[in-house]
Amino acid sequence: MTTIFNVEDFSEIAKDVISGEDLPPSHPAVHEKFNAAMKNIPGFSRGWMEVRGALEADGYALLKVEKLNVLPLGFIRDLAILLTHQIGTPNPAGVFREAAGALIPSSAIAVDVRPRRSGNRHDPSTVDGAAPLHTDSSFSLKPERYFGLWCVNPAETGGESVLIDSREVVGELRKLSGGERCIDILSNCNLPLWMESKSMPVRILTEPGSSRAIVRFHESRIARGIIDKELPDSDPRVQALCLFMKILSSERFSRVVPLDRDEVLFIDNHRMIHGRRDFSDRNRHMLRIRMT
Ligand SMILES: O=C(O)CCC(=O)C(=O)O
Ligand SMILES: [Fe+2]
Repeated sequence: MTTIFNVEDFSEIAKDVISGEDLPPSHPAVHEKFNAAMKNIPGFSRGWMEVRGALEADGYALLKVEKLNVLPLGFIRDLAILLTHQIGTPNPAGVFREAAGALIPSSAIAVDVRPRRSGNRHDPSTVDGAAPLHTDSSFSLKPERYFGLWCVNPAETGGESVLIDSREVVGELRKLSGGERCIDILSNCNLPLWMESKSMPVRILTEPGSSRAIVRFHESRIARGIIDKELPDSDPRVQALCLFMKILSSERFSRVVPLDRDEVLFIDNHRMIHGRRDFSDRNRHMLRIRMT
């Protein structure tokens, strides 16, 4: 389901913020002005109700913030963070930023997803190409519930999001011979997840089928973790993972979602597994905001 959300005459609001008092991005007065302007946008509350409804029903929602890109990037960040509060509480992420050729650790709420010179191929937000199927913060016991991908500039071709609903995967498993055992293993045993220098345990399914269900997954990090721990193919956890992966790789359960400029994709990170199709355009630029 696609929810289109129009911000009427957004450029008028933007003009006021940008030229009115020459305010820099992140200035509290910018936030105040945006907040005040939003209240006057027709259909604002109803639009967000639709977005939250789609997120609840489908595990993801697509939103269009018309003319978002008339704003300079700093103000897009501000507005994206403010609008994110309509879904959840934005969560700062530890990131590295490049300054004078060095990587400096910092904390950011709106994280750039953009290929860069210092990119790390294990972190899809820093490189071009396809991203493996995963859930965000799969290493964490309590991954963020939602995240939003804000499209500043789409790739010329490719880079679409791929979404798989873990509820459908569990439903399909229940129909297959050996499927109940697979669910049992994945929800009671840990698999190794490779984190740069060592593996750590990850439980792929938590309380599947319940309202507290959480899926945690990372295709390439778990594959690397299995090598690290030298788990044989005969290990029941490896066999359960293979059956799970077989369903993930069946196109029947994949939704391909292209994101255009000014569009935002919200994803329920406890329910949906996501990936990204291949792209090579180094000007592709998204902002990612995770929420608790
Ligand atoms: O680039 C994208 O579309 C998604 C990137 C992603 O999944 C991530 O940074 O965790
Ligand atoms: Fe991701």
